[in-house]
Amino acid sequence: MDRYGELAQAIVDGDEIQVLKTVRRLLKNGADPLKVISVGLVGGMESVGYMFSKKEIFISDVIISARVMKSGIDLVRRMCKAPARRPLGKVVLGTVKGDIHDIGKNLVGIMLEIGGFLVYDLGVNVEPQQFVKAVKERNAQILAMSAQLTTTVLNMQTTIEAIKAAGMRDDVKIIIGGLAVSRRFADKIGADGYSHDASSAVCLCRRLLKIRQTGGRNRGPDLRIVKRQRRERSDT
Ligand code: B12
Repeated sequence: MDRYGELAQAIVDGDEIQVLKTVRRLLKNGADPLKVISVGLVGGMESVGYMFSKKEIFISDVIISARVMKSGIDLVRRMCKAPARRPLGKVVLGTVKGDIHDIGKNLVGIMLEIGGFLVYDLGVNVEPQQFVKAVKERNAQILAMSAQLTTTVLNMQTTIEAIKAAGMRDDVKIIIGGLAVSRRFADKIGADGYSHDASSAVCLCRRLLKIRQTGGRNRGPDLRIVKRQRRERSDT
């Protein structure tokens, strides 16, 4: 079993010490943080979800693995803190009212932060009016909502209605995600976008804000412009 497999297994075992040790070791050896999250941590949590659906483990086991996963994500976040720079945009993020699942939402938050966005995470069980207030106060360009329960997805629609009622619909792009929703549902409730995982959420936000895709974290100067300027300087 490789290190990523060991990490996934430690999530299944709910072994926090092992998770932190493996995450630290992988990152110190130069591993890609996105891979640490998506293959190691999420891989482990997917197995937990599968075992739970097959009634092989109890809900208490799921809760323990979820807590350990959170510690792992927090460590990745601390060790990979993006250098201070002008954010690409401001995102208000939260899990909708009635829903306390936050693992997927947290992953979306960390990926957006690594991708250069400033994220205001409102947590879980967020009321529509809390979203409205935060978007207004933070002057956010993106509102991102997460839902895992089919019983709570309609609170996304209620939130969109509340944003409209506040006269802010043209000022903010709204994206949704989570196990309980789909692209079709996003279209139906009038959201601007949907993505099925955290990495594509970053591309989605860039696309909605019309930010040029760089294919990575390199947001340095446009080399064509730099070269042209150099040429012009040497001509004079
Ligand atoms: C962990 C878990 C829990 C944990 C949550 C811990 C936590 N801190 O989040 C606990 C044990 C507390 C829990 C509780 C419950 N759970 Co639960 N839970 C799960 C489980 C096993 C895994 C969810 C998860 O974290 N997946 C891993 C993450 C990484 O994936 P993800 O959430 O899908 O997120 C990714 C994408 O969806 C996307 N994404 C997510 N959000 C967003 C947002 C945006 C804007 C974008 C762009 C993308 C995006 O990016 C993420 C990363 O790539 C799932 C089963 C499963 N296999 O998924 C059930 C599941 C979601 N739970 C379920 C249920 C029913 C419950 C309970 C009602 C159980 C109960 N009887 O009490 C309660 C709900 C309480 C409540 N009011 O919310 C059902 C939902 C069924 C349904 N269709 O409604 C599921 C599907 C289990 C099942 N098969 O029945 N649960």
